[in-house]
Amino acid sequence: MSKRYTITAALPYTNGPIHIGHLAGVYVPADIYARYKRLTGNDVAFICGSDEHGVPITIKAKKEGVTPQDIVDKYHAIIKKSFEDFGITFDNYSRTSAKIHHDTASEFFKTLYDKHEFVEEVTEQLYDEEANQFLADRFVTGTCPKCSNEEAYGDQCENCGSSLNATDLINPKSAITGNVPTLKETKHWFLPLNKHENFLREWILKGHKKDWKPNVYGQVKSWIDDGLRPRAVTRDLDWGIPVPVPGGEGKVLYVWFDAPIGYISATKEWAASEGKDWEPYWKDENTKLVHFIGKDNIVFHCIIFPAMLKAEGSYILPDNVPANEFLNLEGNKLSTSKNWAVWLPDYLEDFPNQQDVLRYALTANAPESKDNDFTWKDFQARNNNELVAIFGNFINRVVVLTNKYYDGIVPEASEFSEVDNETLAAVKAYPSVIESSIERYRFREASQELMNLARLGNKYLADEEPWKLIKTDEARTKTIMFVALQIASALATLSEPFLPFTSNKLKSILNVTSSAVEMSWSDILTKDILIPSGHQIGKGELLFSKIEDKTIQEQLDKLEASKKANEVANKEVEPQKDIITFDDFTKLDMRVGTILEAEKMPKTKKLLILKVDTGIDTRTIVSGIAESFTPEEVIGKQVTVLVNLAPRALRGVESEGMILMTETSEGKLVFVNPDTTVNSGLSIS
Ligand code: B3M
Ligand code: ZN
Repeated sequence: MSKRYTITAALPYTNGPIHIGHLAGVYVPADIYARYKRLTGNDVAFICGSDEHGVPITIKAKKEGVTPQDIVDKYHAIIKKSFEDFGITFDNYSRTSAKIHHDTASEFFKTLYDKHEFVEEVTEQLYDEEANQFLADRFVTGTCPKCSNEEAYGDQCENCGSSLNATDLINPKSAITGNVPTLKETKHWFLPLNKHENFLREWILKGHKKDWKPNVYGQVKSWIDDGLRPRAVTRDLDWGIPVPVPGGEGKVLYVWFDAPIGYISATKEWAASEGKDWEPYWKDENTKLVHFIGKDNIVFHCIIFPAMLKAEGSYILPDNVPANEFLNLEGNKLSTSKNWAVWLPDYLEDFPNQQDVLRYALTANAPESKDNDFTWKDFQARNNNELVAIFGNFINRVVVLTNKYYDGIVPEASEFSEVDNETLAAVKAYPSVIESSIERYRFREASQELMNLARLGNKYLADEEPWKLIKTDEARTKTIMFVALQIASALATLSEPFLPFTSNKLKSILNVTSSAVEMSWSDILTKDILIPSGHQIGKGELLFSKIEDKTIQEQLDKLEASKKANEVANKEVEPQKDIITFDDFTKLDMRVGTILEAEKMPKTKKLLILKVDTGIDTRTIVSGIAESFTPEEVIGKQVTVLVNLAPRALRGVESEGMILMTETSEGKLVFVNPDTTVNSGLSIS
C-alpha cells in the first residue's frame, strides 16, 4: 500500500566538496532508501540542500580573502553537480541562503517567539578582545567537558557528539587569534530543552523507538538521562538569517536552528515547482519523516529539531533517524582541513562512468554500526571479485549465450526440473529479503543479498552447464537459458537502488526499458515470467571492468602527496630561537661552495656524499638531500656552506661542514645559494 515519505539527507556545509565519508555516512544510504521507496510505489519527497550559514563558511571566507557568499556560491554549485553526476536522486537540492529559506526560518522563529517558547536572557559569552567579536561555535575550540576531546567546538564536540554551550569548554581558545577569550554580556534567545524533556522521554524512550539504530537510541538516551539544558538559538554573527524580533539587531539565527528548517523550505520550494501542496509532507501524521545523517548530527535531529517541531505545534516528528558512524580512510580519520579525503569530483574524474563501483564499495563497507575504514585495496577487491567476477560475469554469460544460441531471442522453456523450480522460487524471494534489510536501514546486508542473487545465477549456470548441453539436449538448454534470463531480469530491477547506472545499462541490454516489458519491484513477487520467451534482448556490453593495481597505486600516491603537501602547507612556522649576540654570529664561517662530485651513500635513502670546493680546500660533506636530488643534478651547483662546523662521521664517512637547505611546500629540499655565479670561497655574512 502506497505511503508518503519525506526523506531528508543532512545539508552539507558549503565550505568544500563532498567526500567519501559524506557519501558512505549519509547520501548513498539515503539514495538507496529513496529509490527503493519510489520503486515500491510510494510518494517520496527526497530533500537536501546546501547548509550555507554557520561559522565554517565564514572561517573559510576569511582564509581565502573572499565573502561568505562567494564561498557558498562556489561550493553549492560544485556539490550540487557532483551529487547529480553521482546519481543521488534528490527531488530538490536547495540552499539555505535562498529567500524561501530565510522567510521560512524567520517565520518559524517568530512563531516560537510569539508562543513564548524562548527564554530571552543576557548571559556572559566568550569574547575575543583582539578580534573584537564574540566567539561561538567553530570560532572557539577547547576541551570537551564530557569526553576531554581537546578539539571540541563552541557548540559541539564531534568526538562524543555532545552539544555544548561555548562557556562549557575547558581552556577555550579563539580560533581567530589563538587568544584566551574573555567574557562579555550579550542577549540571546534560548530554547529551553529542559522544558521538553518529558515529551522527548515519552516520544523516544517510552515510545520505545525500538526500530531506531542502537547507536542512535543510545546517544539520545544518554543525553536525556544527563539532563537537557537551554540552548542558545541566536548568535552574535553577521553571516546568517537576521533575528526577526525586536532586539535582534546584529544577531542571526544559530545555524543549527535554521539548517533543519531548510528541509521544510526545500520541500516547499519543490512542491511549488511540482504544483503540489507541501504541507502533507510535513504535517500529515501518515507521512513518514526519515532523516539520514552522520552520528555527529544526532543530537540536532533527535533532540533539538524535534523539540522545535513540537513547540511549533503543527509538524510531524521523525519516524526514524538512521545515523551512520564515521568512515576513515586508509586507517586515518577523513579530514577536510588536512585534505585527507577522496573528494567526489576527483573520483568522478579519475573513474569516469564508474559511479556504481564506489556506491557499491561504500555500501558494502558502510559504517552502519561502528566506524569503518575505506581502503583502495578493498575498493579494488569489491570491484574485481564481486562486481566483475560475480555480477558482471553472470550477466555476460547469459547475454552472450542467448545471442550465440538464439540470436538474442528469449527461448521457449519446456519442462522445469526441480532445480529450475527451486531457483525460480528463490528469485521470487529476493525482493522481500532485500526489502527486509532496507526497511531496517541495513544497506550493507541488502547489498550482499543482491550480490547473492547474482551468485545464485552464476551457480545455476555452472551446475547446469548449458554450453555442454547445447550439443546434446536443445530443449533442456532452452529451459536453462530461460531461467537464467529470469534471474538477469530480476537483477535489473533489484539492483536499481544500489547500482542505478548498472541497472539502466542492464535494462537496455535486456531491452526491458519500454513499459511493455518494464518490470516493477513487486512484479518479481507476483509474476511467474519476468522476461517472456520470444522477447528480443540486445547484444550486450561489459557492465564492469577490472581495476588494475597500477590504478590503485596512483590513488595511494595521490593521497600521500596531498598529505605531504598539507603537512608542509600547514606546518607551524618554527618559533624563533633564542637571541644570539653579533659575536656569536661572527663565529659562523659561511662560504660559497661548488659541488664537484656527488654519489649516493650506499644502503641509505637520504644521503649523498659530496666533494665540495669551498675556495679554502676541496672537502667531503655528507648531505641528506638524496630524496630531493640525484647526484647528477647537484654537480656544478653553487651552495652555501658552513665550513667551520666540527667534522663528524656519518655511516663511516667524515663530513666536514654543512650545506644550507630549505624546503618547498611540496616537501622538496632546495639549496640556499647565491642567485648568481661567484667564486667559491667568498664569505657569506
Ligand atoms: N551542515 C553539519 C554537517 O554537514 C550540518 C548538517 C545540517 S543538516 C540540517 O555535518
Ligand atoms: Zn566530547
